[in-house]
Amino acid sequence: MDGFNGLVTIIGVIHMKSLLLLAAVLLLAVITGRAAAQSPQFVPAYPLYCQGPLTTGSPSGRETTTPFIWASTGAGAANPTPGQCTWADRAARGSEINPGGGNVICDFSGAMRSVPAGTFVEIGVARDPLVNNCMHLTRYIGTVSPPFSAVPALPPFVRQSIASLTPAQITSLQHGIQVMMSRPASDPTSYAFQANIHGTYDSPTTPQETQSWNNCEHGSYFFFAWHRMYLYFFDRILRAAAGDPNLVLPYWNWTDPAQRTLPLPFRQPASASNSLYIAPPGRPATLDAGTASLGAGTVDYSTAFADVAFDSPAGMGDSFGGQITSPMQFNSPHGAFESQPHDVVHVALAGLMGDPDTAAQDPIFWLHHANVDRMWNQWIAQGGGRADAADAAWLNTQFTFYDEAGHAVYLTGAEVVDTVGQLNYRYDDDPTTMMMHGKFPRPLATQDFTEAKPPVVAGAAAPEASREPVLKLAKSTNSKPFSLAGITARMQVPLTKDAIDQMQKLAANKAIRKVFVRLDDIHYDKSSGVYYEVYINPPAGKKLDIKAPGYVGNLALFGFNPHAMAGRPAPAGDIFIEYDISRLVSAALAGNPKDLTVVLVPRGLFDLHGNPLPVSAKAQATVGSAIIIGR
Ligand SMILES: [Cu+2]
Repeated sequence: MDGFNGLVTIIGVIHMKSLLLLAAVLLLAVITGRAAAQSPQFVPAYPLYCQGPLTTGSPSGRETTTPFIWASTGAGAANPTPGQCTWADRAARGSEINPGGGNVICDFSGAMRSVPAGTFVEIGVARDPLVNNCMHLTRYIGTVSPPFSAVPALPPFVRQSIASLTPAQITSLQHGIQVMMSRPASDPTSYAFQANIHGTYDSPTTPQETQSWNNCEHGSYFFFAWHRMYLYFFDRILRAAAGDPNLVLPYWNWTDPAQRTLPLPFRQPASASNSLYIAPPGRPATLDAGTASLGAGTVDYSTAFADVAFDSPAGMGDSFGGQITSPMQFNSPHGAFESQPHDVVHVALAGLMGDPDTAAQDPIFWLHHANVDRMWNQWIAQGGGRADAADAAWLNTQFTFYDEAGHAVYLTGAEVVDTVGQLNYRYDDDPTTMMMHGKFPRPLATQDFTEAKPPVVAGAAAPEASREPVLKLAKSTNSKPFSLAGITARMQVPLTKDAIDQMQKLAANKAIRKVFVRLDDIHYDKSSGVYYEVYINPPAGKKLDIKAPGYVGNLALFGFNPHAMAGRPAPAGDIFIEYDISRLVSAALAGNPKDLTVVLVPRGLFDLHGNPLPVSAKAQATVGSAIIIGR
């Protein structure tokens, strides 16, 4: 209870300041004619008991409000009278709730309207500075009976595996998505607007759309945090749209071999009545039919999980979370987990999911990314020095989104590192060590949630990271770029005596990440459902898979900047991807060979027995050269 009361005190102290700031923000919004983003002050979710009937104020838009009376004698386990709510665990503090309207529960879901007379419900609320400081309904625990416990159960939202949802939960999910899809694209809480935040071929028609669309973060160490924020607000919008205060975005656990086909609710019923269904060509027909699945090599994340560092210097992707750069929609190289499995799953799913400018149009996008978000927690829980980025730019850079009321809101990296304490959700199988031992930093006490700050624009406030010197040891001698067209490609890299000596020297010191093969100067127009398994000197005449000797990783072209588009930052440089080959060096160089062979094997979806399905033989991309580099 100490932590809880501490938070209450903080909010009490900053209350007057927050009002002044709120006024300043509103004034600023009037002056600039644009809504200023605010950090959403929705944590913690204070537990309340309320007795129906709870009268409903006049709704404005979706901002349905429920006026109520606070218990005058403090709460504890006191029973509320009709139309009254009481704090469950502490005395009422009138000064916290009155100004700005007060004594009102913002109920975007409409749940409070339907509490029958004489019925008690337990709910969670948190102050919403954007709606007259009303208490926002954040949790609807359900009907309860007196006597009430003074310590109510108010657990965080639990993101469950899609495989464990009940039929009623699936129906609610479908309904929420359908309601969002029925809203016009100009509405920030519409499905279209939310999907376009990631990327779109649609032309924005309003300043709000211009500012908000095409904002996803790929190829920088903001990848994980940005997508966590994106999903967080999507989850809230979805819950409100469904009118189901207990609906929580599920995840698709493709790490489970039994769950590598597209989850059934996204395939059936295969009709427009199912908001989760996307017909071909938005998805491959085999995926919708359930006859194709992701392969074991598609979802392999062992390389990324072996990484201990969250970030790496600009120009280097060999860290779990990616290179230290300014916020950028598409950048190269990608971080280890983003690259594999995140990018590879996108490309293998193909259709809408294969292109960042359409990916979020497929509702499976949110479940794929929830799984990515879940695995961020699991990576940290491995310990061994794994920790989130800690530099000021990562912690403090603000990214703007929209809440369920359509208000612009921002979050920073520092505000999303603890999903339970800061965002009020967890995954059903979060590692227990994280929850029990407060493994996450808790920056709450030092934050002023209510202060509106100017949006941070891309390119600003990035740390200067020096690029480590790169030793180019050998390079393929092709006169024109290699064409990747759905068939196995071989690239010869001639080795000089000097290159062999240097590679052996680097590999001999046993440290990992010394020798890399870089596929350099990659060009492509559009991803086409094909990715490539990359091998160094694989055994001849054998069927190759990721367990074969010489396998070093996958090449998947997703989330780079394949084409310059109006209003977007130009690509920072060539698209390139590097693979650590240190452990292969001694075998590859035995007998002083004249060259190394880099082999690219095309892959897409797999059949239900794990055999690769045929892939498109269209020209897909070119690779300028293969380079052996040392560090
Ligand atoms: Cu993605």
